[in-house]
Amino acid sequence: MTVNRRDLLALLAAPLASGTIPAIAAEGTSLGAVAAAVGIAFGSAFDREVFDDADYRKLIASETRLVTAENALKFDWLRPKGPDADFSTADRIVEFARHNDLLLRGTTLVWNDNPPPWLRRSSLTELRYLFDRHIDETLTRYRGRIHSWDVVNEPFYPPQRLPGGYRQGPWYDAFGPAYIERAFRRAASVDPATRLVLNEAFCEQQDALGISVRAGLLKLVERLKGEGVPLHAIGLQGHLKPALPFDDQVFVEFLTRLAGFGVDLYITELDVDDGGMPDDINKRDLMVASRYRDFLKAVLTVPAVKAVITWQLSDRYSWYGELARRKHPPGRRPRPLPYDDGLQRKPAAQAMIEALLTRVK
Ligand code: 9MR
Repeated sequence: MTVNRRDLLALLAAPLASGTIPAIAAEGTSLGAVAAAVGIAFGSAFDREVFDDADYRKLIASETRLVTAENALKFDWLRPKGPDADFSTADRIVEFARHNDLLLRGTTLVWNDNPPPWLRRSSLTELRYLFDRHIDETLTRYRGRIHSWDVVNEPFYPPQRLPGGYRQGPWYDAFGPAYIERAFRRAASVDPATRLVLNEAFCEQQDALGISVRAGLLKLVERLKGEGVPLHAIGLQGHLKPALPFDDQVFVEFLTRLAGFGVDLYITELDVDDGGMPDDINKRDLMVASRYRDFLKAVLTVPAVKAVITWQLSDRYSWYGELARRKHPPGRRPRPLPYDDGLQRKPAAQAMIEALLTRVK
């Protein structure tokens, strides 16, 4: 079912099915279609699990429009053992997106976190060479096939106490903070058509970490735009943690200031950490849904917000599940996403639709 603006307006005027949920949600209209009707590109991250899980493959193809390769395009996944890349899985991911008419986002071209062990042993001269080579090879291979690249991911991590609050890692060691503009300029020269994104975490948190990362990011974006660095959008990850302090209005003001620099805004890794919520699944799902609703209602008031992407679509493949399975003894199954382990819609999906509908003008 496709949805146009008129359908949405009619829907808003109509009495709501089952009290609070618009009929459109009950009918199972895809999140991607509802979002598109209000000018938002909706999607999720996914990765190689789609090759083995036909039901998930179908869900991703029907619900999303703009997807992110969760891991397959990362440096350490492309080059786990040494400088020469194995692009085979990434190629399949890119082909999956093309086959299903999904726009694909690449993450993350340059990230100081998670360097493969062999990279840590490289000299500064080797690091400088590898940095440029990685950007050139990866962007050339997928030129014209990637909607947007997270060119630099998570530039800040103030607890490490580097000047300016920057995150430590091999690329910082190689060039200092100048690695950031170097990456953007180089990416633009290799693939002039892709949108170049600076992606950051923690900004929605109203704690010391969130406050200092926001301040650093505002300064950085102002400087990059002032120097004419090609930068088209800012990605705010949105791994929401209701157990930590947050203030959606402060976050909206921050988004508005970012937008003032002439960039689009994408919510790139949305999910809700249900740690600390009750074991009762119904209660937990409603709490998670309510965080999605409030956050998205606030964020969607900012016209520069153009995309909302969840970090996987179903709890079956959430990174929180990965973390819980690795614990001894394994923790309870997290439920951070709009679809459950059985690929059924949860209240979070309906909450997202309600929030999206508030964007109808
Ligand atoms: O979800 C990703 C997980 O499967 C990987 O093991 C991990 C390391 O590459 O990265 C996770 O994704 C992260 C994303 O790339 C950056 N923001 C935080 C995400 C969750 O840790």
